Amino acid sequence: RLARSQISSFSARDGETVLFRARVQTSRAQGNKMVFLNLRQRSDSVQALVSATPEKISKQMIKWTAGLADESIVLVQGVVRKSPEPIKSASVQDVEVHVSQVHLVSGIDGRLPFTLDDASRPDTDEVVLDADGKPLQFNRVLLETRLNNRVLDLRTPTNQAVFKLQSVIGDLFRQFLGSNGFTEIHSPKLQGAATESGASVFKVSYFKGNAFLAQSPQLAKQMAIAADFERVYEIGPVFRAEDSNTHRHLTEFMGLDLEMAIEEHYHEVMELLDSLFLSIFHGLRDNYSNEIEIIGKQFPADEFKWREGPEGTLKLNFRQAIDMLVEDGVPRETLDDINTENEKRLGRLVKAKYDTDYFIIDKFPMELRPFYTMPDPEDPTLSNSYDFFMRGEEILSGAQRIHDPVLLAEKMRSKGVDPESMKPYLDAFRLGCTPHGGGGIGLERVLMLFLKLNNIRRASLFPRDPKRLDP
Ligand code: ATP
Ligand code: AMO
Repeated sequence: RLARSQISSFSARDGETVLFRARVQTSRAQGNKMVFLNLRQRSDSVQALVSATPEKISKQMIKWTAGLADESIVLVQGVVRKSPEPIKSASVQDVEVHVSQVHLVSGIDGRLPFTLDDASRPDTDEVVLDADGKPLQFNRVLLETRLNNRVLDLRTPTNQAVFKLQSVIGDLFRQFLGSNGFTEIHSPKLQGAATESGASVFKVSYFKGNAFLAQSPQLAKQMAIAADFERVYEIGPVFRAEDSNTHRHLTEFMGLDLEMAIEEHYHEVMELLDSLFLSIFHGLRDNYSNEIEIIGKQFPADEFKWREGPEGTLKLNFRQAIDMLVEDGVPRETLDDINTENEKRLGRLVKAKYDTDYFIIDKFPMELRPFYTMPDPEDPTLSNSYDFFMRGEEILSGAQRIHDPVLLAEKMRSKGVDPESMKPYLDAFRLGCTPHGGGGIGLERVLMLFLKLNNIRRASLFPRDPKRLDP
């Protein structure tokens, strides 16, 4: 009995008999004696010939094969032969399969909403021109249509590559932190109190009192530090009742969070986070250039750039960032905070001046940060906090935390949070807690910005936003 094989191995198997399961990408009859099948396994495809001669396949069988629906799954046996014509694409094998048997494994019920060929073309609302400057004619598949039919959409080589890289980012995050003495924790997603801001919290109706979906593992990861875990991380869902639709907000996203004890200074956390990002960028660029190239065909992007070596990652403080914007003509009185538009503008200024798509801003004004943020000991109007940016958009927020329960309760009150409502959290610090800090990263944002996918929904398997709960 033949063992099943992978299309990706066929190039080296000229003359061998193979048995494999694949999807029918297209099937095209030539007269009533021959059918060309384009067969696909994930991102690899091969052409297969079903021919009345010399394989002695019946006319009835030829007709049946010609009628196979696109995207149905077949089990095929045949002999691998060198293709008569050179094949240009890297993902299409330079051999073809001369088929002796085809069996249907799983058929298609109904009509496909779009073809994978159409779904694999540049995903843009703009007119795409051909080499002669004429608009290319193809059926555009809009993001909305893709997301409504996400299972089919996810089969494109681009999406196969996008979600491979999403998984790789998680692996790289785990590997880096695991090898730096961090313990993975799993904190509850049902909470008795809001952690970030009361406005963007989902209420749960089940318990007697108030209950919410966790807006971040903030409280739990700090309490793990109070429990002497020293260094912890979590990969888990984060829920935000975001009130409007943007290209970069989801109502549920995957948080990559960490928290660690500090010896002397919050810069220790910033440096560790910086090394973490560099290991993620290297892990992607150095080992997954095929995937990045496949995705780049559908979403053309300048290669993601970062600084290394003696100069290292660019670090600006909040005041310097504001000064750059003012110098560029933004009125200072509109710059209490850096809004999305100015964030992008700053990203462009930094890219032009420092040639990097990745940078850090620290020392944000205390009033812009959550109650748990440690004030700067030298200037209490500022804070020991930082944000990290990719292509001019925030990907991480973090800070040193207040570990003194008296100061923490005072900051809660000043932000309108009733300390009584967070008593179990405050109690953790009343038991004594070492100085600590950490940060939270949005996984989908990192993926979207590294690859320039332009919309966070493309970086989420089944995205959730204010208008989407299905599929
Ligand atoms: P996060 O929610 O931490 O902190 P963020 O990127 O949303 O991550 P914010 O500080 O909340 O950062 O917001 C930065 C800017 O993004 C805001 O000034 C605002 O312009 C914009 N923004 C934030 N949330 C929304 C939203 N739900 N809808 C539209 N714009 C938003
Ligand atoms: P923050 O609220 O800034 O910080 O969130 C951390 C990171 O999560 C991502 N993010 C989002 N991604 C998708 N959709 C959203 N609606 C969304 N909101 C945020 C961003 C952001 O940088 N507790 C702190 C972290 C800490 O201090 O450790 C927090 O949650 O990439």
